[in-house]
Amino acid sequence: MATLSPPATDAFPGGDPHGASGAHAGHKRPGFLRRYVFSTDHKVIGMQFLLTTLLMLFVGGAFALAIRWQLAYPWEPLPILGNALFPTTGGRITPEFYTMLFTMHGTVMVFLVIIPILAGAFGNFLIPLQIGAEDMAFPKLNMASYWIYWPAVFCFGYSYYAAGNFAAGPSSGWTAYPLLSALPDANPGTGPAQSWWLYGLTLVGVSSMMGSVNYLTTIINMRAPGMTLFRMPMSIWGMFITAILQAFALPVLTAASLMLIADRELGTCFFIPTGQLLPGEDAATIGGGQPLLWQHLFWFYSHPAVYIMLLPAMGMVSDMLACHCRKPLFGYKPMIYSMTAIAGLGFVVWGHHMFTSGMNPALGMTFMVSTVLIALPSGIKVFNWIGTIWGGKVRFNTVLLNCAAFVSMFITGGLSGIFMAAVPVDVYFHDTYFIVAHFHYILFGATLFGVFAAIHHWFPKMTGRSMSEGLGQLHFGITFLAFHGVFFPMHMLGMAGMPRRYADPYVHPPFENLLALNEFMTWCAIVMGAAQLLLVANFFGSWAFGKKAGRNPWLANGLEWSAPSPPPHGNFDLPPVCYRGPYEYSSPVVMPDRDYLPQDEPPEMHAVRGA
Ligand code: HEM
Ligand SMILES: [Cu+2]
Repeated sequence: MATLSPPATDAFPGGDPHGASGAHAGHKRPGFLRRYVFSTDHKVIGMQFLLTTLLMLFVGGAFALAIRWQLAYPWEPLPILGNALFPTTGGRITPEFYTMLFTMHGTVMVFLVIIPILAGAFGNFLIPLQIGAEDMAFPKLNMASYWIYWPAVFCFGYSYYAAGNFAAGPSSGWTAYPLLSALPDANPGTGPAQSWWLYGLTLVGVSSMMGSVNYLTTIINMRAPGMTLFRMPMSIWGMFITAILQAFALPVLTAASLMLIADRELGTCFFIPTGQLLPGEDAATIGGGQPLLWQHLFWFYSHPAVYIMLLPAMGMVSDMLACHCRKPLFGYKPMIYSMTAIAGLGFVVWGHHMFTSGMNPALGMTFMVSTVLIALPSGIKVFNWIGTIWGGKVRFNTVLLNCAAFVSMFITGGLSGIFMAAVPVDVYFHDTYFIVAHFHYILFGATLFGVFAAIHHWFPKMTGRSMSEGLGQLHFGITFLAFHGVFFPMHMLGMAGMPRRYADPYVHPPFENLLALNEFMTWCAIVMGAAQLLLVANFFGSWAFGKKAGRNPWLANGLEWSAPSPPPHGNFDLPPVCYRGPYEYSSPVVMPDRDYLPQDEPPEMHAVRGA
């Protein structure tokens, strides 16, 4: 197809505004710092986010393994790091430290891995390339959104030392419910550590907001000629709707965390009720607040945020499934409308996290109904993914396997969601391991497997080289099996009533016989953690030694595949023009010569065929 690709020169009409070639008068090739560290190029920023969030995935994973160790071998010395961290207890963790572990595990995974890997890494990399733009609308703001992520990491990390005592990290859970999080004297981790945690939370929020403004502006204003809204790939729709969710939901969380900071540092009482005696305070002057207010504000952000953690992956999986099944995406517009419906409904269901907080049953009923309604658009999406796979010329490669895992685990996680949406069922399940099973099936099983697929799919575009299929499939196989080994039994534990967030549930005799199952799960988790080294090896090994990929190794249709791999600063050889939607696979216009029809291929090229 070489004749169809635009000539590989750097001839932007009227001069390359970015000085990609460095040949234009007055444009110096930027130095190392400007190119790789403080770069304003969306692709470099995307890679920075990708590498950073993958690093954080290992940090969060280490917390998870420590949690699992305690649940399998309660109060036995922590292997490897135990003696260094807890010399006074012979390497054993303390109950307080266990609460810090799950607090930081959740915090890191949600705020430092899943949200930034989707929006920060893939949003940045894909948006300009897929809509045919040279870069983001606000490149400097984009750079700032990455560099403000690090102060957030610093705040979360520093929180461990804030009290001058390593054993006092933040420990009120990733949801930071008051009163625990509002009263500095409540426990060792709610001192200065909790304030630093809140500063970190506020900063990641600022980072996300900068990204969100940028993505919205770029998608609305900078699409290539011919790239109408309904010709945008689903990845772009996913990022677009996510950016809208961020823009509307995030200010609520930011306001709430500033209020909680004020309660802790300035003596306000937004979340502290009357009669709550604080040491050294006059009972008459404090109180009047509402702990439940935090839960409302937090979930008003964090339920939409669970879709922020899912919709971009849904979009990317739709693109990848169509490409690797060589079929148009089944039901493109219903896919967009159902995404919109999920996002819209996502704003009116937050109360399903609060069924056990003593809410009025009539209110519980409305939250229950709206939550169950989300199953409808979710069902449409699942149906359409299966419709896309059905009868396709399926390539059973790493990308497809991870995408199929995404679909299947989204079904499992979605179904357990319906269970918990029912108030009477949730009253039992709330705060058991059933919840933990649910959100791991969605966040790990669906989103993270979607991310694994996306890494393998777009890696050739990012680096110019292909990842190893053999290593990719091995990584997939082990991760997939071990995943079910870790998380499927959690449904059973939850039904047996095992509570979440307990350092030692086995002190309650009914749970003693759950220990063996927990031991099995821990070993599966260790295997799964180790398997991620395969991903690292494949990623960096292929980056250095992988097979050269060329522009369009998957024979895909999106605009990104007509740019060089990796694309230069400014992305395209010539500003692309879009003539059709992204899913013209196996199109009769070009069959049987080939089974794909790129978005930027001029229709004149098929005139001979009379198409
Ligand atoms: C069919 C769709 C879904 C339904 C009906 C649903 C329902 C629920 C309900 C009722 C709860 C609260 C349970 C409780 O705390 O007692 C919950 C928790 C949760 N869900 Fe979902 N969910 C769905 C999809 C998702 C998705 C797509 C995600 C993430 C991408 C997600 C992530 C979470 C998380 C993180 C929690 C736990 C929060 C916590 O307490 O720490 N859910 N879900
Ligand atoms: Cu929710």
